[in-house]
Amino acid sequence: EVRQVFISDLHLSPEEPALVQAFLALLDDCLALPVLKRLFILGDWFEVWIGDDAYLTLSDDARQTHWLTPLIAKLKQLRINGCEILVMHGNRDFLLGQPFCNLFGGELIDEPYMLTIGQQHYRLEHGDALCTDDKKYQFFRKIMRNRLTQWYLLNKSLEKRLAIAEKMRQKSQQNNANKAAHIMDVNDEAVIQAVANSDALLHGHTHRPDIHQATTDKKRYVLGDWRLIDKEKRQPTVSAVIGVMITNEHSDSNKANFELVEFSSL
Ligand code: OKV
Ligand code: MN
Repeated sequence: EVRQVFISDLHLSPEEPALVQAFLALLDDCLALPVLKRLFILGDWFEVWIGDDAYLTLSDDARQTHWLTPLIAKLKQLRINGCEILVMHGNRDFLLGQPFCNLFGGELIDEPYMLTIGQQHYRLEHGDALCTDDKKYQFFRKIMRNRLTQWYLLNKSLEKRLAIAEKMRQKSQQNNANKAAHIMDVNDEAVIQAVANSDALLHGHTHRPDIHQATTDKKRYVLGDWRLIDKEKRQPTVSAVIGVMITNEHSDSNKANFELVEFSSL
């Protein structure tokens, strides 16, 4: 048996060390699995990513104590064990680049990513592009995903970028407070279009983990975000709904078992 693991919306940041610890715990679980072929990170791995240079330009000394360093080390171990690490952009870490992924032998992948298992074609994407009811967001997204915008941002100093990101975050919180829940969910028509050339859809972003029926014969698997439960307790628990695909050693067989499972770590 061969496994593939799917995660998204970890929203890692140095402000939430419990989430970082939980990710390290998941990587330990992954390292303990007999045959893990791939780990997919389907966007919003980080709460905000202002550019690979934020890490890559650190001195050796500064790297040693940086919160990302243990995470890179464990991913590298996983890669050495033979697990491919595939990383997709989310709406918060769209500035993540291949140079950072090279630190652990990861591969940055474009969305949508077509994954073929046996006869089944799974369409993988972050999920924000499906939220077409939120017109303001789609406009914002188009601008942020534009190459010129990204070039403009990456030419600003790290301090400037951090300040811009913080301003945007405040703006977003103001915006979202006035948005109805259904506006921030996927649009049914967008889902039907997205799944048209595949057999199933797999995404995150909405933080509403579930298995939906995209059409009468196609499923839509939604991964969960990583959240702290019992913040008050001295030992915070992190829980997340992740995807696990189990297939036969012979990947041409069409026996694929995909399920959403609860990952939890103390
Ligand atoms: C989401 C919207 C903010 C609308 C910025 C680098 C940069 C990431 C970011 C920060 C803000 C997205 C990612 C957000 C939606 C807004 C404002 C308006 C209309 C940088 C990396 F530019 F600073 F370098 N951001 N966030 N908006 O808070 O999710 O939808 S956000
Ligand atoms: Mn997202």
